[in-house]
Amino acid sequence: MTGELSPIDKAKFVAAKKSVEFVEDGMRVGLGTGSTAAWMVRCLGELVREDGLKIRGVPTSTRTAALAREVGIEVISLDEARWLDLTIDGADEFDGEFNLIKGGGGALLQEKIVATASDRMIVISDVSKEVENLGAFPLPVEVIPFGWQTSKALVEEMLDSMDVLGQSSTLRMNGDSPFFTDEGNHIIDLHLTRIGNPRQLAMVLNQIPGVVENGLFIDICDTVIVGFGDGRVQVR
Ligand code: ABF
Repeated sequence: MTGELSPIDKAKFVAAKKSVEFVEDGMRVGLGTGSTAAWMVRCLGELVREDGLKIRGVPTSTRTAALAREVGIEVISLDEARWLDLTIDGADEFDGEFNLIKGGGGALLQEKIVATASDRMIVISDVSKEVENLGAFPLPVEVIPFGWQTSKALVEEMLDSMDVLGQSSTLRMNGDSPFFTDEGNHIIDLHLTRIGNPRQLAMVLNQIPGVVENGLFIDICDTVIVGFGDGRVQVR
């Protein structure tokens, strides 16, 4: 399944491989998005096909849904599942308290809904995403297309009064056109460099009209599985 992997892909793969040990027969499992989560979906598919593992998966994006079906995982909607035993997903940054920045892949809204509806969330990551303070990775904010420029201006105005460093924001693009999420929304990326109070920022951002959700995941993740380029893996 893996062939010759670069150290970073190996780190992602070993974290993903370890994470499926937490999946048990009969579980309803949230399936994350991104390249690390894709390894996890492939590993789960192997267990389903070869070991007869019986699970139902709730994907967090159309990409993940397609991959899950391709590898043989039964896919159901969150409305069918209602509540999940476990979600496994990647991240863009995690800190010592397991707070996260997610959404570099554009799927933060479904990812946050699914993770919040789970008894447990495991993040799988290569070690490069571990940070002392969140914020070096651009923070995604999902906004509805109507009046997005006004929402962007309101976000920038709000940032002036917050404990953050660096305050520019950009509309995420897909070539020459604005990027659209699975929900038909846009993403504003906040280039902050350092977020002093992620909890406060997450709450304030979601008060702005037009903002649907932001990529700060606070008190949602329980466990982080960290992979290293030499094949070592740590469960924290
Ligand atoms: C998802 O994929 C996102 O929340 C995060 O933005 C991204 C991580 O990507 P990768 O696993 O490809 O590094 O988990």
